[in-house]
Order: sequence, then C-alpha cells, then structure tokens
Amino acid sequence: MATTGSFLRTGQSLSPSLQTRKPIRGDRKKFSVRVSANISSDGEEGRMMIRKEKDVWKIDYSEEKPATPLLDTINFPAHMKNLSIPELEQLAAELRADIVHNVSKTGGHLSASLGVVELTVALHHVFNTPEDKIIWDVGHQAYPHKILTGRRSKMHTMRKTSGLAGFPKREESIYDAFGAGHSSTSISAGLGMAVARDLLGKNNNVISVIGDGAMTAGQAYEAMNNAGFLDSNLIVILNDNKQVSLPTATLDGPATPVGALSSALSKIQASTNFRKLREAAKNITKQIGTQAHEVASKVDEYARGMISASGSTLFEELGLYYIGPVDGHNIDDLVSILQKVKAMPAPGPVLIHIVTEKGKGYFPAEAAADKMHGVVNFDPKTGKQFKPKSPTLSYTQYFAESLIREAEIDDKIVAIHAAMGGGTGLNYFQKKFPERCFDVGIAEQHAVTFAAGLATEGLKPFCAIYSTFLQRGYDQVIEK
Ligand SMILES: Cc1ncc(C[n+]2csc(CCOP(=O)(O)OP(=O)(O)O)c2C)c(N)n1
Repeated sequence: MATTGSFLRTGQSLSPSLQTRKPIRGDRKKFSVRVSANISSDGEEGRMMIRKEKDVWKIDYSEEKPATPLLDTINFPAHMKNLSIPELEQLAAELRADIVHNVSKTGGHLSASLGVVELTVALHHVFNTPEDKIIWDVGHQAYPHKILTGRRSKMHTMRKTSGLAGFPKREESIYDAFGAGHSSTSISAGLGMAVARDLLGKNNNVISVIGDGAMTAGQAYEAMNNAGFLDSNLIVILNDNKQVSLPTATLDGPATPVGALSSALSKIQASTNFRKLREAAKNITKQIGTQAHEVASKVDEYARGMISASGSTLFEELGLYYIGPVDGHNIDDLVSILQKVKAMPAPGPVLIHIVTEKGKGYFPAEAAADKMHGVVNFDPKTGKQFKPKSPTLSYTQYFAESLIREAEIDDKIVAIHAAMGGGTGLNYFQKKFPERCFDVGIAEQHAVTFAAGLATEGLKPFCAIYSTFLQRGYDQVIEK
C-alpha cells in the first residue's frame, strides 16, 4: 500500500481561522438511512458479501451483482447528508463493489476511480453540489461521482453510443461542473469559477481535484501562480498516488514517478517534524493572541524552512495554503478536514494533499503492473481481462521495434514521451536504453521543445506524443 508516512489526522489543528463555521447553504431535505452498525451487506439470493473485519472491508468479488443496500438508497448527494461516518464507510465499500461490477462488464477506467471512492463520498457528504463545484482533472476517476449523482442506472451504458461519457460532461449532468479528458485543466477552470462567483456575488465553494500526474503539467503551475495572486477562495485537492505516468501492463510494472515534484511530495509525507512544528506555531498564535503572532509566524517560517527543498514550500510560495498529507482512504479524516476548510471564512486558495492508492480495495488492480488503469471486460473474481488476441503486431509495436533496431546502430537516437510509455510503445525503448529515453511527465509542450534542444546539439530525438495530446505541443511543433 502506498499510503506510508504520517498523516494529518482528525482533531489536529489546521489554523485558528478554522474555528468558525460558515452557515450551511441550501435548504436541503434531510434523508436518514440507517443500516446495522455491525455492517455487512449480504444479499438476498446469496449475493456478493461486503463486510467489515477488523477495520478492513472485505468484498468477495464475483460475477454476481453485489448487494448494496445502502447505495441503493442514494440517488443524489442530498441523500448522503445525514449519514454517519460508519455509514459513509459502508457506502464507500458498496460503491467500490458496484464500480468493479460495472466496469467488469463495460470496460473503461477502473483503478483511478477505485482510488478516489472515499474522497468522492466525503466531498459529496460535505459540500452541496451542484451549487458547490467539483472539477475532476482528466475525469477518468469520476465513476463514483457519476454513480452518486443520479447516473447509477446508466452506468452499464458507459462509453457506448448514446450512453454515458467516460469523463465528466457538462451536457450530461448539472453535477459535472467541467468537461475533461485532457489533463491538468482543473485548477484553471476552478479558478475561473471562483472568480466568476466572486464577481457575481455568490458564495459557493469550488473544489479542483487533481492527480500528482496531472500536477506535472505546466498549466497546473500557471493556474496556481494566478490563484495565489488573485487570492480567491478555491480548494485544490492534490490526489497523490505516486503514479505520475500511465503504468503499462506490458513491461516490468509501474514506472517510477518522474520529476522533482514526486520526490518533493514524498519528502513532505516523511516530514513529521515539519508538521509538528507548523502546528505548534499555529497553536501558539491561537493561545496567546496577536502579540505572539510575529514570534509564531517566525516559528512557522522556520518549520517551512525545514523542508525548503520540498513541495510544501513550492505550493506556499505560489500562494496556496498547504494542508496535509492526509490519508485519502480515511473518511473520518477527510470529512473532518473538508468541513474545517469549508468553514474557513476567507482562506484564499488552499491545497489539501491527500495520499491514496490507485486500485485501492480491489486486489487484482492493486497487484497489477498497470494497476488496471484502463481495462476491457474482465472476470471480477480474478481480474483477468478478456483481451482479444491479435495475430499481427500493432503499429505501435512496429514503431517501437523499428526504433530500437535503428538505435542499436546509431547511438545518437534518443526518445521522449509525455507520461505515455505504453501508449507510444516507448516503454520497450526505455527498457532497452534507459539512459536514452526520457519520460517528461504530462508535459507535451515541454517534450517537444526539449526534443528540439537535444536536436540542436546533434542528437536525433524521437518525440512520440500519444493521440490528440500533441495539441498541447502544437505551437512548439510549428515554431521550434
Ligand atoms: C494532456 C494529456 N496528456 C496525457 C493524458 C493521458 N493520461 C490520462 S490519465 C494520465 C495519468 C494521470 O495521472 P494522475 O493525474 O496522477 O491520475 P491517476 O490516474 O494516477 O489517478 C495520463 C498521462 C491526458 N489525459 N491528457
């Protein structure tokens, strides 16, 4: 499990300004769903069991549709408002089982959604969508969101003609605040919505959820830089699952996260001292009032300085208030922290760093080399996919093999891809020539100009950008 290190927990102080609670907006009808505290969902007709054993949810995945008594009562987020923490946990377990069952029939993106089940439940419990806006970056992780926002009965139509889209789509639902597919747009879009809210005199919340992969793109930093300057209230949730590039099933397993940001995030997780010092600093301010403010802020500064080489200062230098790391599978902590942040009167842009595991709760995905990121139909019991066997090599494989052959005789050949080793076939090249292959993260425009730089010095770069993602490097292709 990727969730190592120490986490910010329920009850830990965030900041003195978090004490006052905003009035809850919207006069929502309260629904109360009670399920047995000794939680287990075992179906009529012996359907798939969901039970909690020693604090761990056990789901016996099978061909059968799982019994989901609590999820069956939830059609919209309004139905989740009165649920207790144990009930929200049960809802998450049922949601996870439902997603595995659905995707085993339709294919699609599996593991990103499994990783954000608890986050999705916590967000829809705490915030009042669709007035509050949730923007899912890339959008491949939005299946639990779709299920909780009125589209559960249509999940079997996912990615079929006239069926549900595989990504959030504004025309599909008022709960889809922004369309996506290409990555790293959520902070820009969220900031736009936050500024529009302020200009229009509204007071809803805006939450951008962005993965550590999507966070490698320049646009995310352009947006954070602007957010720090504009200082509008905006919540950015950084979903850190240590999967920056798309992992591939074909080779050795998940790629090592690329880039300085990944190591910075790891340092933050490891730095208990940093958080202890910072919290101490804030508590001093709270206890002895404004006179001590200067002293306390110095302590806070010192605490930040302790990990000055890491990402926490990076976010804070950009003007975002950093909170974390938080265990992204602990609903109790997520709910408590989201409630506190929601209650802040004027926090400006806040970044909540959560740590999750891609494929969480479904063993075949957790164990798979590619985490079962994108799948065809599969057997839910084993995770075995029903992939059609092709008698010929794909174009991508021909490309990879040809490039490797050329590179064996010409050591000036190098290769570049943008977080898409599998999709471009360059994972084969990477395995053969690790020193001559560059995964630059989700940074297509950088990839193209980086290749141009290599070429100016006499190397022969092959920059392979997958599909429509080259649109991000269009100017660089034309100009450079
Ligand atoms: C501009 C662009 N380049 C590449 C992709 C392909 N892609 C989809 S998801 C993904 C990885 C995203 O990582 P992260 O944001 O951490 O989400 P995770 O899948 O790990 O939950 C990539 C590279 C994309 N959607 N958009």
